[in-house]
Amino acid sequence: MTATQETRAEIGRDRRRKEDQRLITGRTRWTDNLTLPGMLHLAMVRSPFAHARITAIDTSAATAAPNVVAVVTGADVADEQGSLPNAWAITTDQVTPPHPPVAVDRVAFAGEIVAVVVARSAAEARDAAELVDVDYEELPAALDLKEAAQDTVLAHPDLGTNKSALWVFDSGEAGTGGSVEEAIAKARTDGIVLEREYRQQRLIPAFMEPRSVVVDPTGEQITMWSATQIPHILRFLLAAVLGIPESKVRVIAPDVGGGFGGKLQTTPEEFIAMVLARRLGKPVKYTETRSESLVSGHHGRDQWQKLTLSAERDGTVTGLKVELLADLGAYVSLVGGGVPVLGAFMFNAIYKFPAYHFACQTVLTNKTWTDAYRGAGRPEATFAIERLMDELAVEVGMDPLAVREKNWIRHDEFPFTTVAGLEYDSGNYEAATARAKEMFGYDALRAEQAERRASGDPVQLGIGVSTFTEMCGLAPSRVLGSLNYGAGGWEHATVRMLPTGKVEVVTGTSAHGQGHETAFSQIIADRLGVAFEDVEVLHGDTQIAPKGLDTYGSRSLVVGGEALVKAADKVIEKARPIAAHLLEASVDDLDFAGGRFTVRGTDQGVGIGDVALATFAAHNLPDGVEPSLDSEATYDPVNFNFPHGTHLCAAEVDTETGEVRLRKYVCCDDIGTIINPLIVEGQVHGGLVQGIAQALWEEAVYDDSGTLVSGSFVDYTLPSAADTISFEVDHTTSPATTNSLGTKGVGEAGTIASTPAVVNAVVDAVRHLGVSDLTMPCTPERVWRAVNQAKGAGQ
Ligand code: MCN
Repeated sequence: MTATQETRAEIGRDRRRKEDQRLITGRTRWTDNLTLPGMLHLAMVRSPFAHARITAIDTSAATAAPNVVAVVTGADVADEQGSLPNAWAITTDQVTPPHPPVAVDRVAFAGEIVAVVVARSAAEARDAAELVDVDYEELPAALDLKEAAQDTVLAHPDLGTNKSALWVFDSGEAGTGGSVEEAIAKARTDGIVLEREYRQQRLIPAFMEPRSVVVDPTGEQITMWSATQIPHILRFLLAAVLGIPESKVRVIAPDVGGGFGGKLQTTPEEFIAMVLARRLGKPVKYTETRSESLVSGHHGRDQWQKLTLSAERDGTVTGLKVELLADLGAYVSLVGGGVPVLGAFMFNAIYKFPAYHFACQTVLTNKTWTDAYRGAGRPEATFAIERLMDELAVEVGMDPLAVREKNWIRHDEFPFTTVAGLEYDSGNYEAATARAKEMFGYDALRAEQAERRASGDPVQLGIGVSTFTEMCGLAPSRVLGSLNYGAGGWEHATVRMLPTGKVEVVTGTSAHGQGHETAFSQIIADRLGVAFEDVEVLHGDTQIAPKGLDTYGSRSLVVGGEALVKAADKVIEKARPIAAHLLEASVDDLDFAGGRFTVRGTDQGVGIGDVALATFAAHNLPDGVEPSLDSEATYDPVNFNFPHGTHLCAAEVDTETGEVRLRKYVCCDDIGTIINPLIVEGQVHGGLVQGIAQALWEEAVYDDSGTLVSGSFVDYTLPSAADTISFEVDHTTSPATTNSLGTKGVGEAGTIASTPAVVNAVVDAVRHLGVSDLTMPCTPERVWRAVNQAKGAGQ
């Protein structure tokens, strides 16, 4: 056996998560639990107006309040605070307004920080914040996305436009079917043209632990603890924006209670905490309230999507044209401008469309800034195309799965270069769909649906289909460079064999609920042949793990895991000559398997733990060999990877009340090799609930003045376990060919696939009543109105 062949006792095993012990027994330290000597507390004064000029700020009453140390306005820190970074200018002429952490003379969304109170306790800081008297001169606010795109009201009058960037892709020569316009023109004469508009409502990433930050400026280094997904990126940007040497900044992401993309951000609160801690020379802490989180943490989605699809009468698609408007909110956030661009490569989904055109206009408005939310661009694309494939099925009178099969890439056609220019390395849509159909009892449910329709049952049954693929494992650095992204997509790992035979693993990924400590232990246990319990995974601290690009885009396993494999393989190769020396054998005669080097053809061998101890002692090493097995690797993926799946949903719709009840949900995903089935099941379940919530419940709603009216969990209807049903989850396995473990990401899969499955089911339930579309979320009121309008129209 070579170093790259490992036995697999751990990979594929249901291991309970190592990290859960401390998480569920209250033994972890969340950022907000930190208390440092002399620590001060921050409270933010936030604008109640969506767009206003700040004409005066009177801080005297707040300054005089008990135990208040300072009250700081934007003007007070204007020279120090810098502008929040945008790492992804999607075009060279992107319009990017400056984004001071504390507004200086104008606010551009309700919730923007206008002053910061520093006090000896959090309660005193909050009380004093109430005493800050701000005079505003209200300005007209750009709130409606379509109107904002017309520049009728300007979100930032100085810029002269709300249009930030126009990003266009055209398959042109890459497509096999000529131009999209030709395909559409032809279909208008002898085929089918479908034109549809879909609304991706605004969503709020509602992580369990609110954002929290502590900064300690008193040591040699300035240390920031933050409930962030991106400690490494944060350290780099704090240093770059504030002009502090990077080596003097340490960022620690302790256990972090969820992120869902919402903590893939450098926030005003982190920047101002850094500035004030340095200015005051004391540790400071800020933890947002839930209301602050909803109003000022970044939001997700918020697009208008216009699609034009051309097809032959037999259901073969000949072209797809996509025109998007994407609401950036008031500022261009860290990667928010690029979110729709990630979707650009996914509208063609699992299909062999021959011609494709995509254009996205990003637009500034006076609402909370938007950025990544679980799936980031890919759920939007999947929703639109999967809704449209259902419409095509109706138009040509085919079963929705059959029309998909007619257009999808067949198993024997992989690897396949898509019309959007990606190379899908592996997949088997036939197998996943067959398994999902079998689990679902597709034919029996269709029969029941027919019966209910025939009998005019007030509770109708709908069956929703969604197939999906996604590009995850962000990302090959060269591709990111070609998209003008400001960083690479590699990942780093260190593997240290300790003299006791235990293994210390350092990863640049930064888990915030995904269970990396467990899954990565499984990988190393198999690779090095050590016990699962003997592996410790360290992460989330730039001092301990100085190199890394963190966790998002379902990248950690496929990029970070591969870096681990490569580092572990280096450990084996470093151990090999030492083992040979100890065994008095030739290096070439050694095999390594199950944690032991053995001399081929004999029963002589030595365990890797013993080699580690001998290396530590260094009494008897071969000449010229360094006394260390420690190894590191930085891995840059050669391609994205492309998980896929088929999701089927049965929904009951009460046509008299509009209520939607999920009856059955099954999915068969293909994520290649599975490291830990238990973790994967959890990821799929969580993802499904988030996608279903977009379909049925969640929406960030603003009133006409730009106030977020869904600013608490009373109005922002986040589901609980009681709102969902038991999901049936299974997998097919088409290993990825671009990493050694054959894995594909799973962190976003459930969210991407489930939204269209559910909406397709709801529409399917009432289509025979004359309803062909529903706006998300499909609330009882919306469904009831649609059914009644259709009835009215039919009379
Ligand atoms: N895994 C596996 N086998 C596979 C694929 C994954 O065992 N074939 C395991 C991995 O080892 C890892 C977990 O599943 O423990 C997720 O892996 P991966 O798909 O690589 O995703 P990341 O770890 O990079 O996590 C990011 C992803 C994203 S983008 C969002 S958003 C999201 C998600 O993960 N946010 C989450 N899942 C979340 N889960 C929790 N609890 N909280 C969040 O905020």
